[in-house]
Amino acid sequence: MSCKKTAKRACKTTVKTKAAKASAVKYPTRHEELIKWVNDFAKLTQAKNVHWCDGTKKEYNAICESMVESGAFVKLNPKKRPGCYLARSHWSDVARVENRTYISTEKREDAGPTNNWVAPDELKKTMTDLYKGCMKGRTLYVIPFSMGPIGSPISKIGVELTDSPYVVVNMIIMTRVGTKVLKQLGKDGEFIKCLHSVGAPLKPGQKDVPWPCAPLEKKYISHFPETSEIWSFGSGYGGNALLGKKCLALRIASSLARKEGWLAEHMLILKLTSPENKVHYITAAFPSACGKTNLAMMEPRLPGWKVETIGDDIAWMKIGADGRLYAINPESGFFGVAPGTSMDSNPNAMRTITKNTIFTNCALTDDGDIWWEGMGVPAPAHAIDWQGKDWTPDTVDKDGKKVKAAHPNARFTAPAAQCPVIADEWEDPNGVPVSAFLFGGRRPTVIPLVNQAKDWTHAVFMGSAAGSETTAANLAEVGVVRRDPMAMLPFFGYNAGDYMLHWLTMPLRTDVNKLPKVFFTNWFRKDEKGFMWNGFGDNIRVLKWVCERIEGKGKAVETPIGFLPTPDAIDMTGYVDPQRSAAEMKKTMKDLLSVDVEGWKKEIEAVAESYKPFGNRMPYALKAKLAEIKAALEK
Ligand code: O2Y
Ligand code: MN
Repeated sequence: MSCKKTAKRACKTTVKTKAAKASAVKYPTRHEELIKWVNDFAKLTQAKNVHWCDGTKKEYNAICESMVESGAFVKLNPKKRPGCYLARSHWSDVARVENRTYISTEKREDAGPTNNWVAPDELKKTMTDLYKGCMKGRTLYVIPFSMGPIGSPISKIGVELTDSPYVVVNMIIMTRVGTKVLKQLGKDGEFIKCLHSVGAPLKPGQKDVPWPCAPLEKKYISHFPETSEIWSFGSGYGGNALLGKKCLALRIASSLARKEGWLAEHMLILKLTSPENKVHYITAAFPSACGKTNLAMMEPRLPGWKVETIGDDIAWMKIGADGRLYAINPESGFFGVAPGTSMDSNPNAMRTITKNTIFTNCALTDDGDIWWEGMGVPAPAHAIDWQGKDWTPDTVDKDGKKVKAAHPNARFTAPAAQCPVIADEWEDPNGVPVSAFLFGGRRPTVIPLVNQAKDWTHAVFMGSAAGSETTAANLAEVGVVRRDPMAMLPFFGYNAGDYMLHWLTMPLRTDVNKLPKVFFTNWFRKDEKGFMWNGFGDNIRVLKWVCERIEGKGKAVETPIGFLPTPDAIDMTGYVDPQRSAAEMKKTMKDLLSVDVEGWKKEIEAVAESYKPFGNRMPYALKAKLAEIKAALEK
C-alpha cells in the first residue's frame, strides 16, 4: 500500500524515523517512556515512517481508502454494504496459531503444562533478531488503546506498535483508540507494551502484496506475563495480531487478575429481562466456536423475555463495594465467525453487519456484496472466493471435493454500538452485577442440557472439567473432544492449576452467597435423529430456569453431578422440533435431564486424567471434589 500517502492524509502526527530522533519532533503525548519505547522500536525495525493514531473517523477512512488503492481491501457496494470492506488473507494465515503461541515466564512451571514455553531471555533474543529491519519500507503505526471504557476502574491501557494498516483499522473497531487514550495515560500512566510486525520488510521499489506475513516457522505470538508485555511476529490475522483481544484481554489480563484479585474470562455477558421486568446479568464461558455470539444476541422464543448484549467474548470482573461481582466488556466490537451466521442463527449479528464492517476471507458476489456458507440465502451463481479465485457452487478441487467460497474461519469486524440489541449500560464504567455464570461446550453425549453446581468448589470443578468438540477456529483436528477448562485452554496466561486455585479463593474475597450461581449447559447433545435440543432462541427456556434458581425458585433434583431440572421444570410452551412429536420430545427431555451414570464414570476418569500433568499445582480441593462425585456415582 502507499503508506506515505495514507500517513500524510491521515494525521499530522506522522513523522519520518530520522526526524523522530530529533528532539524538535512534536509528539501527541508527553509520556517520555512511551516516546522512547516507540523510537527504539522504530530504530530496531527500520520503519520508514512513524504514525501516531488519533482514532478519528477521518483517519480510519483514510487508511481504509489507501488499502483499497493498494489492493489490500475491496470496497463493497455502498448501496448494499455502506462503509464496508473485504480483506483476503494469505492462505497460510487464516486463524490463531496455538503451536506458535508462548507464555514466557522465568520458570517453565509458572507457564504450566498447557502452554508452550521458552525462557524470556532466549525468546526475546530470537524475536529481537526477527524484528531487526522487519519494517523496512513500511509505516510503524502507534495505536494507544483502552480495553474497557476509558477511565473505568476495571479498564487497562495498552499501546500496540504495528506495521499492519489492517490491524490499525480492526483495532479502531475492537477497542477505544487514539488521542483520548493518550490523554488518560497522561505523562506517566501505566500501559501494556504490545509489539507486532507482519514480518515482511520491503526492498526499495518492491511492490507490496495484499496480505504480507511470514512463514509459520517464523511466526511467534509471545507473552511475558511477569513484565506484562506482548511480542507478536509474522501473522496479520485476528487473535495473532489484534493484540488487545486474546493476547491482552485474556492471557496478560488473566495473569494481572490473579495478582490483583479479579477475573479475566473468556465469557460473553448478556442482560436478561423477564416478562415481570426483573433483570439478571449472566456471563457464559463456552470454548471458541460454541455460539457465544449467538447466545449474547439471542432472540428469545418465549413471549415477554428479552436478551440484550453487553459483550460476546470476554468479561473482566471485579468485586464491587456491595460484595457482588461486576463485569465489563473490555472490547468495543465483535470479531465474529461469518460462516453459519444467518437470519436464523443470529439475526441481530446480521443486522449489526449491514454497514461499517470489515469482512475477512468471505466470498465476494458479482454485485459487490459478501457471501458465506450457512448465510441462509442461496449461493450466488458466481463469486470470487476467499482466495481471490472465480467460484461457482460446482467448483471442486483437484481431488473432486467441493471448494468453499468463504474460509470456515472467515470473520466480520463490526462496532458493538451497531448491534440493535446492545444494552444501554454496555459501556457503564462500573460494570454490571453478575447473577450467574454458565460453563458449556459442544458435547454430543453424556453431559446434560443444564446442571447447577452445588457449591463454589463444585462450580470451579465444573469449569475445570469443561471440554468441547474441536472446529475450524483452531488448527487442531476437527471433531474430537478437547478438554478446555473454563473455555480458557488457549488463553491461560499462567499455570492453569494456579488459575483454578485463584478461582477457589474468590469466596475469601467476598460473601460466597454474593458470588454468581454457577451452571453447566450443553446445547449440542445428539441421538440418532441429530441434535436433541434446538438451541438458539430456545435456549431462553434454560435461561428462564437459571433465573428461577437464582431467585430461589425453579424445581430441581439433587444428583451426584449437581442439581438437574425436574422433567417439567423447563418451560416448553410453544417448543417445536420438526423431527420429534410432543411425546418424543418429552422422552428426549428426560434423556437430556438425567444422569448417564456409566457415561459419567468415564467422564470422571477423563477429567482425572486431564489433572495429571499439573501434579501438585492442581488444587487438592478439586481432586477431592472429583473423588466425591466418583464415590457418589458408584453408590
Ligand atoms: O482465528 C482468530 O484469530 C480469531 S479467534 C476468536 C475471535 C473472536 C472471538 N473468539 C475467538 C476465539 O478463538 O475464541
Ligand atoms: Mn473467543
